[in-house]
Amino acid sequence: MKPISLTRYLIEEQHAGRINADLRLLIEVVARACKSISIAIGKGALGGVLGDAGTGNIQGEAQKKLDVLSNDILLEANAWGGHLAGLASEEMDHSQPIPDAARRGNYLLLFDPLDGSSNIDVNISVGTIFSVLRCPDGVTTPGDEHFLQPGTTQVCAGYTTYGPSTMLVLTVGHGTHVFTLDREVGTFMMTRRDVQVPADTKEFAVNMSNQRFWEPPMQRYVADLLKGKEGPRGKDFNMRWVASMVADVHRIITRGGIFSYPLDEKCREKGGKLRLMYEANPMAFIIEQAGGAASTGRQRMLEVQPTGLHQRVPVFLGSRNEVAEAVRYHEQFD
Ligand code: AHM
Ligand code: MG
Repeated sequence: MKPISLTRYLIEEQHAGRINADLRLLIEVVARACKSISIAIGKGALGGVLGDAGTGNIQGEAQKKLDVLSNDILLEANAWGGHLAGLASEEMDHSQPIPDAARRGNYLLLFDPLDGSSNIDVNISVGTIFSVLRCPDGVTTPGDEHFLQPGTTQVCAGYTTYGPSTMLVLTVGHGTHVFTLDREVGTFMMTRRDVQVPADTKEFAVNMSNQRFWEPPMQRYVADLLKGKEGPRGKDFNMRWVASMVADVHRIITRGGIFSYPLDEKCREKGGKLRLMYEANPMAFIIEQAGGAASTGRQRMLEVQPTGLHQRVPVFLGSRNEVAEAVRYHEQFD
């Protein structure tokens, strides 16, 4: 059977009453922007897009040319679409309201325009992550505070992975679906409907070089994973770490696993390494909709009440029984 296009899927969701026309069109705009980013990334060195931009972002991180370019593409595409009241980006200090009333809609869009930037120059998969919230009733000029809604209020989340093929993984709260970009036609086609993350796994993803900085529960958890069949977990575990969250999460969406970026001594003051609003919450929504789980180790991710637009959190997500194990170690050894 021929796969259906993203456009057809969204129209069917609208007819089923699960999304409205505005959200459908907003997702189309984001998907179109991701296609442009995919083309820019695909050109690589020939497009002059590799290397540093020579600027820094709000997080004090050096920006790559593609960080800036991807941010500009998403801003340009969405600022005038008519479906948004405001947008916020990992690369911008503050959110931006849509100034023109005639072009203003009811949604708030948050994005990490290019996740895994350290991998750009070495031709390893990177991605875009996005999340859609409702603008609170009666607010016409949203400020940062209006974006500070827990992940449970997301109406849509998705990511695009720019790898050997470009894929869009999307949820509007009714399952998680995978679309692959047909480069010749320029259309995202659904290649997996209702993906299910296996409940159990023998694969974990973590940056092991941080081990000495971890807290006791994480030390115990990973030490037991590494003991293999003879240890308390009774099975041999494999490890993978791409250092692009999108690529690591996409592997987990495809074949299960647990992804973790725990608290460590280096990121303790900031609360973690990964960003709640642009990375952890959208991925948590996508993973939960695929039957997986997502936690900070101490709380369900989607229930964290945000306190800042660029807030960071520890992250454990993936196969639900394995995430439950990681949480159990936190309860036991805290
Ligand atoms: P970025 O948004 O600046 O690219 O940073 C987030 C990335 C994640 O994609 C990835 O999981 C993590 O940082 C890798 O961190 P590390 O280099 O410490 O392993
Ligand atoms: Mg990122």
